[in-house]
Amino acid sequence: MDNKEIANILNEIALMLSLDESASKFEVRAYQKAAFTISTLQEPISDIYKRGGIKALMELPGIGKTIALHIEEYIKNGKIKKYEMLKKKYPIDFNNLTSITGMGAKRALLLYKKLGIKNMDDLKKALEQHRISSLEGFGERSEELIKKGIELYEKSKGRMLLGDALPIAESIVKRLKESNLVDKIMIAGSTRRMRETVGDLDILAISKKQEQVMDFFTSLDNVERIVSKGPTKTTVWLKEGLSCDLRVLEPESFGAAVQYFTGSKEHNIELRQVAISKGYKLNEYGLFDKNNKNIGGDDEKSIYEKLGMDYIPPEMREGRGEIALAEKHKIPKLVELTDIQGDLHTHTKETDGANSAEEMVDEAKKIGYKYIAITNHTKSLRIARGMNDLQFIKFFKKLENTDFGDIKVLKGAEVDILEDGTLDLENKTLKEMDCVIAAVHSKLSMSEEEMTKRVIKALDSGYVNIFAHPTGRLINEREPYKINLEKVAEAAERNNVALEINSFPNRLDLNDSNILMLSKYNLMFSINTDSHRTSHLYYMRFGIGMARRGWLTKKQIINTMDYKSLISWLGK
Ligand code: DGT
Ligand code: CA
Ligand code: CA
Repeated sequence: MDNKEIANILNEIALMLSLDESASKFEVRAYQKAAFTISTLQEPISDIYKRGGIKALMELPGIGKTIALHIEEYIKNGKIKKYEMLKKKYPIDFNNLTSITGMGAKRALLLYKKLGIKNMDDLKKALEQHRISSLEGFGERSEELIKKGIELYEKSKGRMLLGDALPIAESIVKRLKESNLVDKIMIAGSTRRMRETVGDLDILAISKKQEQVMDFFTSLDNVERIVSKGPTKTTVWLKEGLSCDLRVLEPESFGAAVQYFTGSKEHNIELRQVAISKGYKLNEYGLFDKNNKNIGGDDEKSIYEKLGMDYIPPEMREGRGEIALAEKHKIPKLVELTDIQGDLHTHTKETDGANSAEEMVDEAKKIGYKYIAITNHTKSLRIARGMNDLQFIKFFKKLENTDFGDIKVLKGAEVDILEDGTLDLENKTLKEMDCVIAAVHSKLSMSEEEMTKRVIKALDSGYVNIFAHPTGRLINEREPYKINLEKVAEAAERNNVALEINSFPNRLDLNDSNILMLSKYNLMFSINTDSHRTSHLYYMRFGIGMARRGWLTKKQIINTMDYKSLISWLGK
């Protein structure tokens, strides 16, 4: 049993209660909060329960007696009575149906009541027969939108967020290392390339004890079943919901295998062509010369070197022109995690964050940052309990009067860009700030022209330093809103506004192709985490991955500057 399972059930209870007249808003919120807490726990909740029982559960933020009892019930009996009862009343596959964009619980319920739709298959059938467009409140356009939503859902199905997949791969590598059965081990595939989503995990190892390694691998506690097992390649299906290949290789071909299995396929195909043009042969076993001698199989770097090119960082290996660049010895020195001096987009418990400013700042210090900006939501964003002008002024006073020690704390806000392009706070409040982030959170379905105008008007106000999550997409959940990024980039350039690379695993916005497309502008970027709790500060590495996939260097990123240069760049 894992945390995700329980979190899903609690979320579903919340969802069903929200449909139930008998339940209060507070009750719904309580279940949502508890689900969120559990989904972000670092250790299995059953361990916490084993250690301290109900009491230990109730010490977790947002978990009261009732929910603690539910969790106990689930740990003991594998089910929760309240959930079973609600499920009888609402026999609907909410988890699946509500993953379609635009399909909330209420709509799903309506479709169930009117057409008996319980799951995705029912829904597809009803669409085929055009039974939905004739329903009151639905119409042709709804039918189209639902169809689009299903397409997006199916496209994303089976690909896991990098933010979920990478820690799983790392934990497998760690355990295999600790087993002392492997001499060398590393992550390859799309995970190493830091793609935003991952199809399956690819792990490569060198070992003299092949069979023992494979036995150890297949008996890891998060292995659900063995798909195939052999001494050099084993595939398992993991409980987290993706599969993992482990290959055990010979030392003399390890580099070639690392190169091959890191991919991408497009990059490999192009690289093999280069090898052929030089009279070599390249495959997963090595780089072979005319006499079939392996001249570069043991070490990945030497393969690129022997082919007469720069080493290409994994994040660039997508067949997007990086090989031509490497042949000209023009591979840039990409930005690295250690270049980052601070985080400029974070939230605290004054709005929808989970931690206090002190806690966020302390964690930033632990990471070694020189500065952090606290940027809470503004009043229009009601679901995030956004703050008004007065509340910001008060909060800033509090920040000023706190001794944070050896780190600079920047006063900021994530200001809503309203429908008409104005900002959600008064100018005199914005003037108080060190770092103003602007973002769109509402009215996302405008035309491209309107949305572009709206955002440019905000950037032209002269108050904005960073435009956050510029496309608004949520991976596997929501398409980007329609916006002309090139026009926005021109406005950003002329107003000295940095475009954000949001590191939150389901945002990663801008993404790699946006960044590459914008590389013709003289733009600055800001890699931020959008943290809503201390643990989110560690998402920075995913934003770095995206920046590297967009070929960015340190000097294009404002939060690699030292404090003084940053403040002067921000115009403060
Ligand atoms: P994924 O798993 O869909 O997120 O993406 P990858 O890139 O991890 O792909 P995967 O797991 O199918 O294969 C791992 C690597 O192996 C891939 O990046 C490149 C290499 N590879 C797989 N199939 C082929 C192929 O048909 N030709 C070449 N040249 N390389 C391949
Ligand atoms: Ca893979
Ligand atoms: Ca694979």
